[in-house]
Amino acid sequence: MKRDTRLVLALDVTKRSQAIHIADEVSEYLDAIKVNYPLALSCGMEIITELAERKDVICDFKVADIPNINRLIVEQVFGHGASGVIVQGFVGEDSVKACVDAAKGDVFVVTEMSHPGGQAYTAPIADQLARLAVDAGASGIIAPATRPERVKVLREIVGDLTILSPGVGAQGGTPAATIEAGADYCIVGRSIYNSPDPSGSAKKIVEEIRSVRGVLG
Ligand code: OMP
Repeated sequence: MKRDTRLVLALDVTKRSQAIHIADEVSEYLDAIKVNYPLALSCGMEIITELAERKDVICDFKVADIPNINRLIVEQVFGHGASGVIVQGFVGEDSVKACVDAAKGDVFVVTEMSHPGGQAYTAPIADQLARLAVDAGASGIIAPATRPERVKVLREIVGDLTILSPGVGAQGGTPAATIEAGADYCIVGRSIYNSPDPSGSAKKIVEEIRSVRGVLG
């Protein structure tokens, strides 16, 4: 995955034409596009292949099953041209390891989820999930931009693994605080695709990320 703008678009729309239009409109500001169930279920897995011709695609299926099923899912994801996949860690190290073994690219393990409910069950085990990601050989973790102080703690645990942080914009997180806390990339959805000016909104986010990264060196 490119390490240029540090912005990943969460393309959570359900119409193919809208998805392609937005992807093309904001393309110059993106390092990758994240595809979640709403888009894949409405347009079919072919949308991954189509978007992958434009940018690296991270398939966010939050894979959470026994090792054999995880393997089968991950094979489908990479078989359709994705460069990365997001998986759940709470199913255990063997299940995550099955994803890592089957992957033809990056595997990112969800730690503490960004929404308010994420504090009830994922937060108490997030540090363990981050350690599991390291032990299982994952490329990185997903950590909450809504709680930059937690991104900081999780960064300490995962060392130089990649951190992708969702929750910027619509969920209340800011690009600056997220990057300052140690995230490598911001994941942003609604603040871009629901914006009256998606390209302008993406540009603003990238400028904020760049200004912080410039200071951090
Ligand atoms: P917006 O809130 O619209 O920016 O979208 C956030 C995106 O990040 C969605 O695609 C979510 O599925 C995803 N996400 C979270 O919001 N919180 C998490 O804890 C984890 C994810 C994720 O794994 O990407």
